[in-house]
Amino acid sequence: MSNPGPSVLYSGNAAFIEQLYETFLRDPGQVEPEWREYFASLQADGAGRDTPHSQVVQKFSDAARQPRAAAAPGAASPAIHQKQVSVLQLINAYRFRGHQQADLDPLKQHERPKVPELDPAFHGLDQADLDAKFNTGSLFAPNELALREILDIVRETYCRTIGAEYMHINETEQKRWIQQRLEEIRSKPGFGIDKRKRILDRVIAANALEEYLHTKYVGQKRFSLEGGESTIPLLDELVQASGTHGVREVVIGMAHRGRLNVLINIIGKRPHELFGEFEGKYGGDSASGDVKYHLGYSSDIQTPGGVVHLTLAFNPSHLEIIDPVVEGSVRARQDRRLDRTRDQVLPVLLHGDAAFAGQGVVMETFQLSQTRGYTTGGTIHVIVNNQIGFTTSDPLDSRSTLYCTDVAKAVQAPIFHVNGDDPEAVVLAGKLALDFRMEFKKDVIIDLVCFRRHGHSEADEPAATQPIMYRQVRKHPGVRRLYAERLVQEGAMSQADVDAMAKEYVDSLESNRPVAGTLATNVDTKFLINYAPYKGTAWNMPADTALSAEMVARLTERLTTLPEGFALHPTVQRIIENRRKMGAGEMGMDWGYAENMAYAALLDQGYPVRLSGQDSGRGTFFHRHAVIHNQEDGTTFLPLQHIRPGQPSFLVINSTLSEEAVLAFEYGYSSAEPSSLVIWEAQFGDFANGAQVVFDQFISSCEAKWGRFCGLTVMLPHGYDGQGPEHSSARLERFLQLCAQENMQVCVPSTPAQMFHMLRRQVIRPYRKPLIIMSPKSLLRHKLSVSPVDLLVKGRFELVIDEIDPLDKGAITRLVFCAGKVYFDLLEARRSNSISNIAIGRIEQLFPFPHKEVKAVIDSYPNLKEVVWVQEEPKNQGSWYYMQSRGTMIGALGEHHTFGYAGRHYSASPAVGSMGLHQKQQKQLVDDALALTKLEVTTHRKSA
Ligand SMILES: Cc1ncc(C[n+]2csc(CCOP(=O)(O)OP(=O)(O)O)c2C)c(N)n1
Repeated sequence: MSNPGPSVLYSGNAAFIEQLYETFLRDPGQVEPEWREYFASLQADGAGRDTPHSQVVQKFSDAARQPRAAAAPGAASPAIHQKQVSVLQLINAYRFRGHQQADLDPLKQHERPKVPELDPAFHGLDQADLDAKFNTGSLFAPNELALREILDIVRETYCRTIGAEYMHINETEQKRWIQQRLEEIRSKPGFGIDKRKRILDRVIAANALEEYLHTKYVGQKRFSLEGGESTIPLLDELVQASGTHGVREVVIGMAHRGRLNVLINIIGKRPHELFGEFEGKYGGDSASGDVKYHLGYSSDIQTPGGVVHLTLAFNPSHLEIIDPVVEGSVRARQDRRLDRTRDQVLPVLLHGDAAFAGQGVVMETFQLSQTRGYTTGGTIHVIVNNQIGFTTSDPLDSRSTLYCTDVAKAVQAPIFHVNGDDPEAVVLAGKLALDFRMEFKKDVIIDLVCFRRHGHSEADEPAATQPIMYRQVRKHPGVRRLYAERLVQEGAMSQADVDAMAKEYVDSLESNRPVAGTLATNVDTKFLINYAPYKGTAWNMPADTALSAEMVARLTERLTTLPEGFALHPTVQRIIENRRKMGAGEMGMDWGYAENMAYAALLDQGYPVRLSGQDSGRGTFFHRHAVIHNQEDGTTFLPLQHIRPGQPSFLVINSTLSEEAVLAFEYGYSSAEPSSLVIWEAQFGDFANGAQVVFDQFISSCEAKWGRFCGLTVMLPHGYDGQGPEHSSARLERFLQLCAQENMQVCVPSTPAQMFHMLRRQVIRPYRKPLIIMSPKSLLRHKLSVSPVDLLVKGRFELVIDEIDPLDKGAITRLVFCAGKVYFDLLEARRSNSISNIAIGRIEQLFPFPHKEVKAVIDSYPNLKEVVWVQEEPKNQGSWYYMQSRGTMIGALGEHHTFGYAGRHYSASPAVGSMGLHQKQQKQLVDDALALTKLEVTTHRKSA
């Protein structure tokens, strides 16, 4: 063990001196006279309030290196001064690293490695110094104490059952806040008898429910919370105390572990409802339902600070993906309440230790946490750290970080590690976490270190792979017994009181009384969504999406009016001027104008709009320009925020470079806010598969599994422009494969007017299903893909568009159907080759498949012989397999028609890398479609 040497400074001490200096700047009276003199002398040296703190530290360091230097505190006696500095270093070492020596593991499996800096000897302090008095340098403890007492304080504060990790935070105020809250009580809760009884009651509830289910439903999976029962008093504290902070809604996200326990003991689900699920009864009305430990619930709980609405989000098995979904849901609720300070709706996320450390979406969600478009003002994270994930117990295998919580340091969240065997410490950590979140509006972590009584599920035998750990587990009496014994021993309760408490709980379970806190009866429903209007609606219900001519003129004016003197980029200026002409009918509408008009009209009619994605403000392909940048001062202006006074909110926001978390967030948002148009846009459709779990587990199946409506719109730029394998395909085939039971809509609009009406239809119809759009790229600038402005006034979204050229219907023998951009290649080639026997139709909505409309087009050609599906994608991709299936195109074909394919061959990669080869393939498929070459592919008869 070595003394740090002539330099008394190391990084820990530097932080301490900086802190002291800040205190001095705020109020010189709050620092010790020696330090006051020292800092004053720096100012006398010419350094003023603006002196960088690093310079203060440097000067101090220099002074300390020179024993005769008069400027440093205590300089009159360098030896004493050296000891004093060492004591301060020691105190600071506990603040930094005390958690590494804290008593956190209920299983006491491993001796924690010694931290040299926590030993006084490391700082040159010996036995003889223990009784010497030193300045504590602390605002929260007496100024001067014997070293022995100082050691007691820092060990009690930082090395008992709460290990606080917070010195990584840069903001001095936040660090100071935590220091004060912990040091002034030495991390001892000091709860009164009522509070302690409530904690025991909740611990008993947590444990007794599991034991009850264990004996009543033998061998059934429930992902027991046993070993981590302190989770329940912790959540109880968060809910009860949140009311006093003015929180009106708490949205909880969590995985399997302890979920049934939370449903019953925190959210207030009726016990018999759960028992029914164990008995295989299904009470829901959704198409498939889900297992009991994925189901959500909501209730209203009475707290001392008023009623708090609790929601437990429905979630799939996929660990951690619920995190951004909850954040989106919270943000929607905050927006609905105009809760700009984010005081009224609180997100709480429960995690497993292995999942928290391992799943990337955790980091993505942290990265969203303070951004403009996604912040929810801080989340309380609870890690139910049972020190094992499935069978991975050894941290060598499950992570590379010291703690499973280290990823949270990226956003400078404070982390309270706490021993689950001390429920009072756990509740204290919860209280601090909530107070911190409400004060600083940042994420905060509680790492509840506990154990898992059984295997991963109750059917598992854990000792087969974790023999040593489970030897300890089996010796452990459980927190319920430990805490009850403690209260009895301390005279707070009698054993008879404890037994009565347990009996009362089981009686309540059996007689189906809610066993969470008090359920509220007088609930304010003002901010709750009524989903009744969305029930029983159909995709083909009409939607009045057209505008009056007056609206077109007024909204165009609003979209093209900028503040006086706003300096536009010349290209943007031209775009704005063109938008004026488009509105006046002097130019065909382009996609940028049509899309902006769709939003403008929705806002005008009272529907909020939220659009997010990478570069969404401008549009990846430079077409949207919903955010206009002043070329002189860099300020921005959003015309869509100036449609009319009192309009609903419009937010277009460039997202972080994430697909998974951002899409999940928007799913959560749209599910909680059905009145808004909520859009997530991928940069290119290819990138959507980074968020595949969100499509599979939520977007396509939320209604079938959970009966949850979701009207999210997803724009996936798609189309074969020769940009290579990665910028061509949004994997349309995968979305079509997910389609069933009218679970979502898949559309490929081919014109600006179609985009306009489709976006408006999505909100104006009370039909809330996800909308997947294969959105345009090169079409945005295609000379033929423009629409007359009248289509805003008299149009609607067309499911199918028949031939547009005046061909003789009787002469048509082949009908070519396609979707999207390839239509224009076909049209141009058909025109330039003067072909008159082939008609081209577009199917703009692929799912739900518009049978009636497709059949009507087919039947309108009396001499038709064949129908050909044309696509740019390879044959194993795109829509071909879908079109071939009996339920779709073949169902609409007449008996005598053959059905052919023109498109790329089977391919492992979505597209080729060479532009030359791309063009050759593209020409080939167009030629095939137009019978300029013979179709090489087999045709299919309806009767086949
Ligand atoms: C994304 C994902 N991968 C794998 C699994 C399978 N799985 C279910 S629970 C589990 C272990 C989770 O460990 P931990 O996060 O520590 O939670 P615990 O079960 O210990 O409470 C795994 C790997 C899953 N559900 N989700």
